[in-house]
Amino acid sequence: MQHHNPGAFPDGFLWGASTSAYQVEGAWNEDGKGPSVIDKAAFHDGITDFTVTSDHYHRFREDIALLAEMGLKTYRFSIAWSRLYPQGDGELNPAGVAFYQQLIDEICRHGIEPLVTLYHFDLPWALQQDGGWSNRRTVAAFERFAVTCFEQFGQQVKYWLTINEQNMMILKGEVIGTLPPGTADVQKTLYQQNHHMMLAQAKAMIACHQRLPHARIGPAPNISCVYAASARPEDVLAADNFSAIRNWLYLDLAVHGRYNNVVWSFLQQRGWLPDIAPDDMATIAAGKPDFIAFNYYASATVSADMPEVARGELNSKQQADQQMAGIDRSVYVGCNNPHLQQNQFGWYIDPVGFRITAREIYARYALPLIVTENGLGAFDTLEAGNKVYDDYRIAYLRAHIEQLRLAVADGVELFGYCPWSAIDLVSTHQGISKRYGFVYVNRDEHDLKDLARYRKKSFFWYQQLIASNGATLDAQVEY
Ligand code: BGP
Repeated sequence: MQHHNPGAFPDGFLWGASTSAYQVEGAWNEDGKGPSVIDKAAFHDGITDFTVTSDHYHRFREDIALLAEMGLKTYRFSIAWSRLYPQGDGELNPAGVAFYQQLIDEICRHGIEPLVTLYHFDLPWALQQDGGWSNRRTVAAFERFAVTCFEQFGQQVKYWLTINEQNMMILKGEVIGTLPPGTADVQKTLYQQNHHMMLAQAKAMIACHQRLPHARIGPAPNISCVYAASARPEDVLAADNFSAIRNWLYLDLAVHGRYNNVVWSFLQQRGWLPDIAPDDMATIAAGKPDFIAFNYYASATVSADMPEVARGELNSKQQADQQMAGIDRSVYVGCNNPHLQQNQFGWYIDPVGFRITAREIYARYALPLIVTENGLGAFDTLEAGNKVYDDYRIAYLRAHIEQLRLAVADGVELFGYCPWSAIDLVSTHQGISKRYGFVYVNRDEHDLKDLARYRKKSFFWYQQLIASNGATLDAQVEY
């Protein structure tokens, strides 16, 4: 459908930007913080680790002032579970509470709406040693941690996100560092963990509604539309399979409180069905999200496994990437998409897919949407005068925001957009050289330098865009 005059973004639209605790804070063992699975992960060999990252823990006032200068209406960040509960459960760490209290005060003081992710990949290591999400004890520990956050920060925080990209942790846990190496019976374990996370999420949503009647809470999966590699019905069916496994399993449980039928039969066939305790499904059904947050970077393309046809199957490196489909023969086969450009890291750039994704989610669940991640990872260069001319990032954001505006014109109820990332931070598995921020952080993979903050060209472009509520999408910016 074409819109000749797509109109504006709604009044009060939450223009924002995102970070997560382990990628931006640093101070990994300061003031009583316990280690998390990310601190213990081995996948950052040869690139930077997560000990210092962007040193936001010590520089948050300067960072929030920059975000306020950019004009952000909301700022999405996460609370490090092991800063509050160093052992994941047990004793509360007052210094951890104090840090987030100061951070939230600072955000609110600048008139920015805090948008808080409870759990962004960084499960406390003590819980992981005790079985992590395979152990039902972690469900209770998460509920307790969530309740603590609601009690401590609920007066100032209205918008809450439960679990960041639960689907990526299940589909690509080894890439993200959340699945312990050497796990036996990987898939069965992962789908059991998934069930426990669903339960934990539902309990957090119930607790939030009981304690904070004015708050809003929702899940934050990574959702992307899935294309069939051709119009052959078998390929279309494969795309439908992968979409159910990648996307709808998670949102059907979160919103409708039931397992997606296609995925249920897939799990049954493979012997991967989770153990479900008698009250679990009633609890999952009772936890109701107020909105759906979603992260979107790239679309996926799959075919059926029909070896007689050359299909541009993904190679093993591509399959391992968190944004790409894998291959599960007879169900779906991840493919390249010749119609799309790739970024410097091989991720497909697909703004139209963003619109399709937003429409699909809204059509299925009819809940308000907010985008909590979308952005371009790139090797930025710091030029003379501490300038970063990231026109490629502006082009990416412009194209994606344009498609969001069209999605709004299509009738999608969208209340915010938070690109990744507010400032430069350490990529989940590709170091600090893969930058996403509006603000350059002066360090590299192995040299911390002075960690100074410099405004990139995209900073001024986004500032202008926010000030006009999206009207200056095509405008140039002085730099
Ligand atoms: C998402 C995560 C973020 C962030 C982002 C970019 O999966 O929620 O934490 O890392 O992807 O990915 P990467 O850092 O691998 O480029």
